[in-house]
Amino acid sequence: MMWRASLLLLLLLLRHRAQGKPSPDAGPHGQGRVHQAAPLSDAPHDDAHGNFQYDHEAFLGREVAKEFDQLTPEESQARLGRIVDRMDRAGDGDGWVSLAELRAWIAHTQQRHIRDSVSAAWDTYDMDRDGRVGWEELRNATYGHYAPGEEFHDVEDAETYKKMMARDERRFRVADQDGDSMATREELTAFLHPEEFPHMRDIVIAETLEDLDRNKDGYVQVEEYIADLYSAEPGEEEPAWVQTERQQFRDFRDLNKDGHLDGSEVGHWVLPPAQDQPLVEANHLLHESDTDKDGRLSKAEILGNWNMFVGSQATNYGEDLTRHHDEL
Ligand SMILES: *[C@@H]1O[C@H](CO)[C@@H](O)[C@H](O)[C@H]1NC(C)=O
Ligand SMILES: [Ca+2]
Repeated sequence: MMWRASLLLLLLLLRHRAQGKPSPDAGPHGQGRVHQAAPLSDAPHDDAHGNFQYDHEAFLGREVAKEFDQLTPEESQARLGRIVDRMDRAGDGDGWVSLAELRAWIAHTQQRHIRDSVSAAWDTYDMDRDGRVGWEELRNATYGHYAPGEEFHDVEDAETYKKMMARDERRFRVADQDGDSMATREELTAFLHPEEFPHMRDIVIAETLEDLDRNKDGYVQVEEYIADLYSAEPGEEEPAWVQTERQQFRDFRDLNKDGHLDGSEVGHWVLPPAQDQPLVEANHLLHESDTDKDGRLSKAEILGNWNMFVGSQATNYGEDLTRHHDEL
């Protein structure tokens, strides 16, 4: 029942969002439609002023970065030293940290929130605790235990739920690559976080097209794109932000300028090609710490620039920044 309640909440949020004001950066589509890896950190990347909050969160993850801020400088450096060993051991173990090892570490750190969310879902879905999550288990946990044919007979919006369930099942079948109707952890991750998996791209595009393509011609016209965001009240003049969205559609969504979006243009929009953020950050940390310029980092080089990698009690700008943020 709890899950059904949260589903209702989601529906309400979706409806609410359709009437909300757009944020200037993401655009009103940004929140719901676009699947994108989260930034490594929300802090400004402000090294020039000795503010390494961004690097700390990229390197350690937000939660662990906070833990480090409570450590003495000595403890903090000691823990960093152990991380250096782990980074190297996870790679070729040659005693230096290479760009690839640094990148792999940051990528692993950043996957933590995905692993955590999948673990939480796993505990909810694997009701018989047999270490596998079947479609029926997931369905029962999400939509309630209905006998076949009686789905949603007791709720008002039955058709909406039926559609959502059918859609979930279809996505589950795509995520379930070996087709045994049982999701492994990897397969459940693909179901929940399709943006991480190239083989989920087509299903996300298909779902988006289904939502938007009202005249069922297989394309998204500008009116369909706008209808996802805004419906005019009779006699109301179209607000400026909607005009901006029309412009966005022409300038950035309709890449081949044929007046509508095909599947590949929808894909470019909802699953945009992403920069390799961990690689960019790894390059940055390496460049800033590689004192002998041999293209790899010794433990001494990393510890010599430890303030950039991790914080400690001596690092208090993070707290100041947070406080400042809260006041705003
Ligand atoms: C799901 O619920 C239905 C209806 O109560 C039940 O027949 C079925 O065995 C359940 N499936 C699982 C895997 O728990
Ligand atoms: Ca259409």
